[in-house]
Amino acid sequence: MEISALQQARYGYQPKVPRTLSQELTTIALSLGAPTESVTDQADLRALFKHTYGKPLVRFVTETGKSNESMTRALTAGVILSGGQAPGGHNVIAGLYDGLKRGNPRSRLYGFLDGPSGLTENRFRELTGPVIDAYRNTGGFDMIGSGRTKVETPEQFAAALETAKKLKLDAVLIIGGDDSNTNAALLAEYFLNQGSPIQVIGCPKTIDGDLKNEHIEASFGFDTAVKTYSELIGNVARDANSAKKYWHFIKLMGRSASHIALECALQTQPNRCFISEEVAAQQWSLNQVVDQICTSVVKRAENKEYFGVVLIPEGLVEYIPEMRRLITELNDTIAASEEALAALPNLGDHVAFLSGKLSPASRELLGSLPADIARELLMDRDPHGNVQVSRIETEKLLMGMVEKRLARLKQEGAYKGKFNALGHFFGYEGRSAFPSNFDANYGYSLGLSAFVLIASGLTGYISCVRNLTAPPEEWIPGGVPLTMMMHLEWRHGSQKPVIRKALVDLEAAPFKTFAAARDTWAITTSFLYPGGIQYFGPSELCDQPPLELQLKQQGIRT
Ligand code: FBP
Repeated sequence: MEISALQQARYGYQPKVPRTLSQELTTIALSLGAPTESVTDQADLRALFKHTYGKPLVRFVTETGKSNESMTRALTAGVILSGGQAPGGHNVIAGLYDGLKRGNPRSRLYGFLDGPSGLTENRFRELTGPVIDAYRNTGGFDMIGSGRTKVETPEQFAAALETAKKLKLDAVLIIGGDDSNTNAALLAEYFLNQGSPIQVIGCPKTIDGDLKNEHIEASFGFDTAVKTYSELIGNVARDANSAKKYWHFIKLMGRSASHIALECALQTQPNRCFISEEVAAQQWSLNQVVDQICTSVVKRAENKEYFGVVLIPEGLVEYIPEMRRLITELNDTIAASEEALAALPNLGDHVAFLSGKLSPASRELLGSLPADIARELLMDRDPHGNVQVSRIETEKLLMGMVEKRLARLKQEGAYKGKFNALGHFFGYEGRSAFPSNFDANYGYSLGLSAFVLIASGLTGYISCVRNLTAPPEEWIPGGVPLTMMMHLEWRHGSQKPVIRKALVDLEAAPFKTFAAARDTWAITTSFLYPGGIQYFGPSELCDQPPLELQLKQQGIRT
C-alpha cells in the first residue's frame, strides 16, 4: 500500500508516556481514594448502579521491590470506537495492545467493527501486531470503524453479553464521548447484574472537548482538531487581510459546547467569535447576535477595512433562546408524530403539519427562517435524539441577516461600506487529521492506562491521565468511576442517567482571557496565523497542549 511521506515518518514516532507506565509493569501499584458520589441525584444513581456506584478514584503509582503479578495475566480484550472520529483513537488502541502484550504475549485483542453495533451484532476482527503497526500515530478511525448506535434495549444488552462471552473476553474498552461512556457505565452494571465478570472500561474521546471535569482534564482529539482549524482560520484571515474584500463567516464543529470556537479564537484572534454558553447566559436573541457583527462591520468600514473573520460555534442555534425553544418543540413533536410525518410526502407538508403543533412564537420563527434552514431544522435526529447541528448552515443564516441589516443601515445613512461575505464550515477537516504530538502521547497513554485498569480487575471506570500541562513523563495515570460523572437528565420523556457535558465556564481563565481582548479584535486587525501542526522542531512549537488547558492552570492572560 502506498503511504505519504508524513505517514512514514509518523510510524517512527514513539509516543511519550507517564513515567509510571514506562517502567516494568509489575512495579505498578494502585493507590485508592475514598468512595465517590455522583455529581447529583446520588440516591437514584446508587439504586440504578447497585454494583458499580461509589467506587474509589484510582491512581497508578510505582512500588519497587514488589511484583504485581496481575499485570502479567494472559487477557482477552475487545475494543470499540464510538461516535465521531477524533485524532489519537488509533493510538489508544495501540496503547492498549502494547500494554496487553507487554504484560503477557499470549494476550489477545479484538476490535469490534463500526462502533457499538459490532459488539451487539458480533462483528469483529482480531487486532494483531501488523494491523496495529499500520495505524500507529495516524488519524481517523478506519482501523475498525466507528458508529453511533446506542445500546439501550434489553435485547441489545443481552446480545452484547453473548458476543463478549463467545469471544471469552475479560474486558471491553469503549472509546467515546459522554453518551458512549454512559453506555459503558450501563454495560458494566448490566454484566455484573447478569453474574458476568466481564469488565467494561471507558476512555474520553471527542474533538468537542466537552467530556471533562475535575478529574478528566481533556478528551483526546481536541488538541489536533483545534490546531487544524486554527491553521485554516489563520490562512483565511491572512487571505482576508491581503484581498481586503471579504468577510468570512466560519462555522466550527462542536455540537453543543463552544470549547473549539473559544480555543480557535484564542489561537487566531478573529474579529468576532460567539460562545454559545454566553449567548444563553445573556439571553441574546438572533437579532442581538446579528447586531454585534454589524457593529464590527460598520466600525471597520470607517477605517476602510471591508473584511473580517467571524467564528460561529456549531451549537449556537441551540443556545439562542428563541431557537432553542423552537428546536425543543420540534424535537418533542417529531418524536411524538413519527408515523404521521412518514405519511407526508414533502417538506412543505411537514412544515405545515409541525407548525400547527408549535407555540405561536415558534411558529412565527419557523415561518421567518430561510427555507434551507427550516429544512435543516426538520432533518432526522441522531440515535441519541440530538438535532444534527453540523448540518444546519448557521453561517449562511447569519450572513443573510447581516446583509439585510446593513442594507437598512445604508438606507438610514448610518453605514457606507461594502460587504461581501463568504461562508465556511470547518469540521470534518480536523476530525481525522494526524494526531498532534500531544494527542499521540495522550491517546497512547490513555490506552496503556486502560490496560492497567483491566489487568487490575476493575470495571465501570474511565481511563484517565492527569497533569497534562507538564511533560508527559510527569503525567499521572489512573481511573475515575464512571458513576461519579453522572447525573439524571430529562431525555425523550423520562429521567435518564447520563454523564454531564462540560460546557465553557464563563468564570474561568480561558473565557475571561478571550473576553478581555475581544473588543479590540472586533475593530482592529489583530489576526494571529498559527500555521500547521508542528511535529519536528523545538518543543515550544511541537509539544504545547491547548491554550485552554494552559490558561486553566496558569490563570488569565492579558
Ligand atoms: P462526538 O461527540 O461523537 O465525539 O462527535 C463530535 C462531532 O464531531 C461534533 O462536533 C459534530 O456535531 C458531530 O460529531 C457530527 O457527527 P456526524 O458527522 O456523525 O453527524
